[in-house]
Amino acid sequence: MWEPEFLTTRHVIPRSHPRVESLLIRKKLVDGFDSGLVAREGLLAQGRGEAFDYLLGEKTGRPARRAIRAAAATLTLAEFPVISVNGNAAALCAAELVSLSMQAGAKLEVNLFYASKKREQAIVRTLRKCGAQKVLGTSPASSARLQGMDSARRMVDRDGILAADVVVVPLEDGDRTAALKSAGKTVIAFDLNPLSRTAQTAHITIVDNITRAAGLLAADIQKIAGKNAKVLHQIVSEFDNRSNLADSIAQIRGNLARRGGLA
Ligand code: PTJ
Repeated sequence: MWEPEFLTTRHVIPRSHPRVESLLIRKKLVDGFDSGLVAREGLLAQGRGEAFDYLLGEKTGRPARRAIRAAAATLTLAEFPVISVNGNAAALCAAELVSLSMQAGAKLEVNLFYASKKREQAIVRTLRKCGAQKVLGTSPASSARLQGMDSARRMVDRDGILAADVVVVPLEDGDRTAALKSAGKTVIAFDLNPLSRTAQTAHITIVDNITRAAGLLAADIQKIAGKNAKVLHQIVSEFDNRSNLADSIAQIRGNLARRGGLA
């Protein structure tokens, strides 16, 4: 007898559906929107990400694996790493980001493009439910301005992003990475679009769905935990973001060639 496997608030997603993984990621976003975590525009951002994920073959390719390893080494070497969390990231993988923060010894900071106190609080509650002890970015007393940008994302925490040496930025629209770099920070980005400004500007871009990559990054940090600093520095220095992005674009071209005869 047929049984529905996953229920959304309105619809049924059968486990047998050929695109079940993608539909479940979409469901997380819609649920996140319904519960006040995600901005309306976040649903559009998800659509853009889905399109790139489709072109990448919806799997973590070799370039993403290499970026994840370099990111793991960078975070292990960091003195003051901070993970920035926006609405989409909280809806898609709050638990993974909390365990990444524990694994990396990194602080969590809420930072929104479509600033909203209500959404900020909802994100903090979600991260806390997943085990976060402390979440920065909500106290007006420690709020500071990141130079070189005008969007709401310029407001950062003095005890968090402003003081960080390494900042992890999940899926965002590219206005902040350059400002963070100018402020002397190393930027690690999750972005499915290898052509985006964020992807092109970050020191290390993980071109993969954050729903897959956040957990893999935490696992890689655990794997390299015993390695000495010299080995970690070597992993970082051998990584070249520009050529790795070119490899992600080649991954897309390869998929197009295999599936559509277009490349
Ligand atoms: O919560 P807020 O207010 O901070 O707003 C967050 C969004 C995401 C709405 C805001 O940052 C935004 O508008 O972003 P963009 O300009 O749409 O850019 C999002 C980028 O993330 C695009 O390059 C997408 O391809 C990429 N992306 C979308 N979904 C994922 C993703 N990358 C990794 N994993 C995903 N699941």
